Order: sequence, then structure tokens, then C-alpha cells
Amino acid sequence: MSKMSPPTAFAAQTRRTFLKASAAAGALGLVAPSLLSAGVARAAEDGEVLTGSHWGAFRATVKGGKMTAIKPWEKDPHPSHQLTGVMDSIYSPTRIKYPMVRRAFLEKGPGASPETRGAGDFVRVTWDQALDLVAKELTRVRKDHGPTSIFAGSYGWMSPGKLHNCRSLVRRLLNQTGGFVSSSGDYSTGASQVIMPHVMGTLEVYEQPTVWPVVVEHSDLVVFWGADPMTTNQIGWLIPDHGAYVGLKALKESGKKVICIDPVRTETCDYLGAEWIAPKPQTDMAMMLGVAHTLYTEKLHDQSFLDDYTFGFDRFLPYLTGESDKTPKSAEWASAICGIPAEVIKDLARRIVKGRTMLASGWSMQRQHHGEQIHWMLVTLASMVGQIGLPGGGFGLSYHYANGGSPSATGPVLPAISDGSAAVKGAAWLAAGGAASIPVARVVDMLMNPGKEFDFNGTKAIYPDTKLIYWTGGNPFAHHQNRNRMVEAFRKVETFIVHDFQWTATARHADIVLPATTSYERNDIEQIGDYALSSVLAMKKVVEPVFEARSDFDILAAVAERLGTRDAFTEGKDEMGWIKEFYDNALGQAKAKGVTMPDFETFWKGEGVVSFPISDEAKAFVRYSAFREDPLLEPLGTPTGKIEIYSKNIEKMGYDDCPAHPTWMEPVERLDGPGAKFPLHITTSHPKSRLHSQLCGTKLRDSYTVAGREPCLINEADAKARGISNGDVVRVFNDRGQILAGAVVTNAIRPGVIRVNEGGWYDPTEPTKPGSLCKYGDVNVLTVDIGTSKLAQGNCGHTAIGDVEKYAEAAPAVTVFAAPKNA
Ligand SMILES: Nc1nc2c(c(=O)[nH]1)N[C@H]1C(S)=C(S)[C@@H](COP(=O)(O)OP(=O)(O)OC[C@H]3O[C@@H](n4cnc5c(=O)[nH]c(N)nc54)[C@H](O)[C@@H]3O)O[C@H]1N2
Ligand SMILES: Nc1nc2c(c(=O)[nH]1)N[C@H]1C(S)=C(S)[C@@H](COP(=O)(O)OP(=O)(O)OC[C@H]3O[C@@H](n4cnc5c(=O)[nH]c(N)nc54)[C@H](O)[C@@H]3O)O[C@H]1N2
Ligand SMILES: [Mo]
Repeated sequence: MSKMSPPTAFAAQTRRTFLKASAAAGALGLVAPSLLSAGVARAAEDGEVLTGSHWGAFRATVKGGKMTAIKPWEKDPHPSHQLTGVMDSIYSPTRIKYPMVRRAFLEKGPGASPETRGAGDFVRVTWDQALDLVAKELTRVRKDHGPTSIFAGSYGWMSPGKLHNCRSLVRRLLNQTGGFVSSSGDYSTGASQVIMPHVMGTLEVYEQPTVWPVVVEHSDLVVFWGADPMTTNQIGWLIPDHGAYVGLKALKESGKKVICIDPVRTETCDYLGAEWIAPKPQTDMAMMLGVAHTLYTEKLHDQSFLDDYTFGFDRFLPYLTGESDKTPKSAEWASAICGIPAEVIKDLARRIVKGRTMLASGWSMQRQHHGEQIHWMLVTLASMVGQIGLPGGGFGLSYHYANGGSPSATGPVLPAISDGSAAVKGAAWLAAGGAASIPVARVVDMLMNPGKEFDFNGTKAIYPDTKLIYWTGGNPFAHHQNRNRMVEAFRKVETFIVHDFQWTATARHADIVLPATTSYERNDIEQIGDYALSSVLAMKKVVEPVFEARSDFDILAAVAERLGTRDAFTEGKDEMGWIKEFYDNALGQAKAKGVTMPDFETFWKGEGVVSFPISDEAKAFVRYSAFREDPLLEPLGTPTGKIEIYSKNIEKMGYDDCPAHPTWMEPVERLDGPGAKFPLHITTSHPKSRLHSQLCGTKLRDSYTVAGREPCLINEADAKARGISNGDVVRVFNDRGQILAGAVVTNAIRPGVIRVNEGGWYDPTEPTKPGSLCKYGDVNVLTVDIGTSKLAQGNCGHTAIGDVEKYAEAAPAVTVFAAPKNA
């Protein structure tokens, strides 16, 4: 159930469930001749096509070769309103039309005038020129500087589809031609996915939690701790089934008690009529300790569960009681940090042990400095409550993501094109080059500090010296922190190649920009439901590629051709050949499982969807029930086989910023923290009407922008103190940078906290000058670019403080939603 590949270079711990899930995707069938006629693979004539996206399956209406309307698939129980932006993403003015090369690069060569990166001075070239240039640069840089000088972690959300997975494809090309430096982990759960294997023996964050029907039936209380499932379940890494909304609706109708612990009164909180507790951001660790302390001192904890199923509570206890550091982690102590009255914290402790309680957490809290601690502490709390493995009890880390908790169907798992990594196993450069892979969010650190040693999860490695970056299907100039530092870092590389279909800030900062197709301009195949895996869907091409766009597969195959590896890259198959092969593999699995699937031709020529049954057993799934029933026969994958509240492995690493049991440590900066230089916390949640930066370039933007800019939620009191009214253009700033935004004055956010969602397009007033004002509102101009700790080195996108003022001058026009001139 992994969203993204697990850490590769740094051998991870036991990952039982992960291995189980991916085993099915192993062996591929034999190479099949492409059986479909070209006619079938062409885009639809006038009519309707069923296809899929990160926002759901939908029917597109085609007239005169253009998509003219979009409507959700009838079987989607809760379609996302974002679908309306999907059509526009094909035709928006931000579309990249032609291959383009930065003028200075083209005229003066690699690395020339790096300060003009991002300034928009591009020259149109032909496809042949562009592809020759890419092949030439890969060859040159490998020859002169070796394979570790090429970085192609290429992190990002791209589009669903088992073939046109552009990240796998670029890695495939580079693996087959001599290697490169990759990245491991992701921005979503960077901290949790590294610590959870130490604590629970699995990645945990991408695993199926106790399913919604069980929660609705058995939980007496559901606590959403830093989670907004109504907002974030809209999307899926695959094609979302939206089964979580069925669960959320049933939960609402059940009238059960729900508490949302969040600095913002979220859509989930409003929808469920939940109680709202709003701690200061980045202080939940202290609040959880206060709850745990209350449980312990009031003897409300389940000692027998701790004895039978956990390791190391006795070593954590002196810290909790203050015996070891003279600071009892009492509710009063916690209250002074998190800003929630001690009585509320104590009351919360008493309420969570009163009946069956599900502690459901999102991921924002681990996208903060020392983010490793938070889910470790949540697990510790759940262990003290003693309901892990019982129906409706325990904890869940994916109720908010890709419809976790939607019961899993009995069906096949589609294989996908491989990144070719098997081809380089044991390659000499892996040893010679030092770092074969960096923790994903350390990319700017890597560029700034070639040759520097860094820590990661018990290992040490050296940052390589990067000369060339290849990025397909991600928007690092949206997703990475501290934009101004990043702009400077990217000036150090000689060559930056990007494929995208829209003029993101990343594309604008590239040297060679290649126009990719959207998934609606090519054929693919994908599953519906990341956790449910309820259907296989043909992602049929809806329209022919616009302008000169080509699929990443075709682009990279053409580069491979120039490097002499085309056959290895394509394995002699075209688009439909690959799709059929994936389908046939699934068909074989289905047979073994006793479920029916039509043959490929029937599938593709018909509606292009086949759904699988969901068993009663799947609807009754309780996470960790087997472990609870028999911890000896069903041990966890940790060294002790138990839940590790104390980790000897982490103890051995000896990190000052990640001790061996859950610990409150001051983050580098926080609201009202020691020496805080600014009065407001900036929270950077995921947007309701975008997928990160995707769809920001579409008409959907008109539905949420304020004064044409990214909204900034601000509490009434904070606004009043600054003379800010609803709709004003404001400047949000700190020592790292400054952005404009549009004020939304509200009482749905805790005083002292503002919110600007991640993913707003970076639009610097003076692109050649780092530090210049971002006109639209890219919040990552303001966030810190440090690792969560030496353990996980995750990103800290939710760590930032700053201030806001009314923007007194005439606000400059937003320009990022038009293509660069000549483009
Ligand atoms: N401050 C802060 N920062 C954050 C976060 C936060 O909470 N706070 N969240 C983080 C998280 S969890 C994540 S996952 C990241 C997300 O960061 P990204 O995944 O980089 O964000 P997206 O906007 O989804 O970027 C995907 C890009 O791929 C392009 N694309 C789509 N399909 C294709 C294709 O077929 N081919 C090619 N070549 N390109 C394609 C899209 O046009 C888009 O530009 O952001 C992280 N950044
Ligand atoms: N609509 C939409 N859905 C998405 C995405 C998207 O871009 N758009 N992105 C997808 C991806 S890639 C991911 S990784 C997931 C991300 O899922 P999450 O990481 O869970 O999402 P966030 O929006 O960052 O945060 C969830 C909630 O945490 C709250 N929060 C922030 N800081 C704190 C804190 O310090 N303490 C507490 N208690 N709460 C806090 C926020 O106010 C927000 O309501 O979402 C996925 N779903
Ligand atoms: Mo994410």
C-alpha cells in the first residue's frame, strides 16, 4: 500500500505488509504483440469517454476533437468539485506548447548566466534539437563528472497510470544508461515513514487502518488529531474511490462524538458537528504528554496492555513523571506550551478511556521540526489506552489520505512499468559515488553542500556534486521549503531539464523544457481506490495531444534512442502493448483469486471498467487484531516483536534530536516559543481546491482567490490589531522572504495563527533577485528548509512563523498564469 517507493539506498527495517502488497506486482507476463489496431488507440471521436484522474473517474464529452464537458462517474459516491478544473488544465493559457530552451543556455552553453533562470527568456526549438540537446547533456555530464553528478529523484505527484509514470520512466532511462542519484522517501510522511518501522515494524502511514464500517459501529469517540479528512480525501495517488466519504457520512449520521484537534476549524469539524480544540501549532507533542501524564497519575492507563504488547514503557515513564528531568509532563506543564487549559487536557484523557476511542491523525504534525516524535507519542498514548487491535479502538494514520479505511476488494493488483533499478544493482558507481540516494527533502542541502557528510536513520553518507538535474512530474519550486535559498541553490547546476504540461515555476527555472501530454491525451490503465482497489479502469485517451505535447514515454524513448538504449527502454512494446500486458497480468491474478475479468479486448472496447467484490471480512477488518489475539505468533516487525515505546536501535544512533523514546523538544521556531522573532504561526495546509500546485493554473482559481491572490486566513483579533479587512491585499513576511496574499478574516482559526495553503504558484516580482516579493502567494517562500531530525531528514513545511501587514502600495499584477513571452 505504499504511495511512493520506500527508502531505497538506506535499507529499511522489516516491512511485512509493504512486501506483501508489492509482491503481486512482481513478475510480468511475456512480451505480447500489440493486438489493438491503431484505430482503438486513437482519441475518441465525438461522444463520451470514461477515464480517470487523481480527482476521480469521470466522463468527458468530446466535440470536434476538444473536451467540452466533464461529469463524474455515476459510481463515485462523493465526486470532487476539483474535477471542473481538470478540463481547463488541458486548455489553460499556462500550457507548455513547444520545446523551449533558456536563451543563455542555448547561446552560451550549460551553466551560462544562471541568474537568468526563472526570468522567462526562452527560445523555441524543434523536438529534434531539444532531444539531441538532452542526450548530449546526459552524455557530457556523465563523461566529465560521473553518474553521481546527475540528480533525478524527480519527486512529485505527476498523474496516475501504470505506464505513463513519468518518474519511473526518467529513472528507467537513467538506470539503463549508467546510473544517477535518486531520492528516497516523500514529502508527505517523511518523518513518520522512517520512525514507524522502528516503533510498529511497518511504514504504517500507508497501511489500511481499521475500516470505516467498524469505526462507525464500534467507536464511541473519534478524535481527528491534525487531520481534515473531508478536504484531503478528495484525491488519490491512484484514482480515488471516495469511500472515506461514505464512512464520514455514516459517522455523522451515527451522531457519535467527534473531536477535532486543529488550529483551524476545518471542514471536517463543521461537517461532523465536532468539538473543536485548537492548540498552538507544533505543540501537540506537549499536549499528548499532558494527556498521557493524566492517564498515568489518575491510573486510567491499561498496564496489562503495556506489559503484553509494548516494550520500554518503564524507560519512558521516568520522563513522563519528571523523575528523570525534574519536569513532570503534567497537564499544567502542557497547557503552558500548547495554550489549552489544563482542565481540557485532563478531561480529554478521561474521555478517551471512557469508551472505545479511535485516535485518527493526519500528517501535518510530522511535517514539522522533530516531526518523528508525534506519531510515536500517539502510538504510546493509544498503548496506554490499551485498545489497539480492538474494533473501533487504537489509532489510524491514514483516515484522511486517499480514502484509507475504505474496505479492500478481492481483486488483482495491476503491475506497472519498472524504473529499471534492477539493471544497476551492484553497479560500481553505487559504491564509488558515495550517496546513491538522498532523503528526498534534502535536495537543496545537497546542492549547497557537495561533499558534506549527512546523517540518516543510523547511516552516514556524502552529498554528491550535482551538475545536471532531470525532473519529470513534480513541482519542486512549489513543494520545497525556503524558496529563496532554493533559487540560489539551483543556480549552481549546469543543466536543468524539466518535462511538464504547464508553466510551473519549476519549468520556468529550467534550461530545457519539454511539453508533456496530460493523461487525457494518451492511453493508460489504473486502479480505482488506493486502499479499496475496487476497480481497474481504462484511462482512455480523450483528445489528441495539444500543440506539440508528447507523452513522457515517447520523449524518453526518443532520448534512449539517441543514447542507444531504446530497445531496453521500450522492451519492444508500444503504449497499448504495455497496457495489455499489465491487464493480462491482472487477469491471471484474478483467475487465481476466483474473480472474473473480461479479456483485454472486451475490456478496452467496452466501458473500460471492471469492478471487484468486497467481502464481509474486508468490511470487518480491524488493524492489529491478529497481533492482539496472539502477540507471540503474530509479532510485529520490530526487534522486540512488540510496539516499541523505547527503541534500542534509535538509542544506538545517539542522535541529539531524536532520543530513544518520545520526547518534547522545542522546534527551531514556533508561536510564543523561546526567542520567537515573529508573532504569528503560518500553517501551510493542503488546499481544498487544488492538488498541491496542480490546477492552480486553471479557472478553478477564480473560485478561491482573494484580490487575485492566494487566500490568507487570519483571525479577527489579529486582523483588527493590524487594520486588516476581509479582501485586503496583505504582505506576509519573515526573515526568509515575503509574499502577497488576500486576507480572509475569520473566527475559524486560532488567534496567533494564519493559514496560507501550500501549492500557490511562485511569482517573484524580480525573478533574478532572490528575496524579491512573490506576487501570488507561494507559502514555501516563508518555511524553513531543515530536516525534521538526523533520523528521518523529513521536510518541515509546517514550521514557520512570520507576520502580516496590510499592503499599502499598489499591488503588482500577478503574471505567473500567463506563459512566458515567446512561449
Ligand atoms: N509548506 C508545505 N510544503 C509542502 C507540503 C505542506 O504541507 N506544506 N506538502 C508536501 C507534500 S505532502 C507533497 S506530496 C508535495 C507535493 O509536491 P508535488 O507533487 O511536486 O506537487 P504537484 O503540484 O502535484 O506537482 C506535480 C507536477 O507534475 C506535473 N504533471 C502531472 N502529470 C504529469 C505528466 O504526466 N508528466 C509530466 N511530465 N508532468 C506531469 C503537474 O503539472 C505538476 O506540475 O508538496 C510538499 N510541500
Ligand atoms: N484537496 C487536497 N487533498 C489532498 C492534497 C491536496 O493537495 N489537496 N494532498 C494530498 C497529499 S500528497 C497528502 S500528503 C495529504 C496531506 O494530509 P495532511 O498532512 O493531513 O494535510 P494538511 O492539510 O497538511 O494538514 C491537516 C490538518 O492539520 C492541521 N494542522 C496543521 N498544523 C497543525 C498542528 O501543529 N497541530 C494540529 N493539531 N493540527 C495541525 C491543519 O490545519 C489541517 O487541518 O493530503 C492529500 N490530500
Ligand atoms: Mo503528500
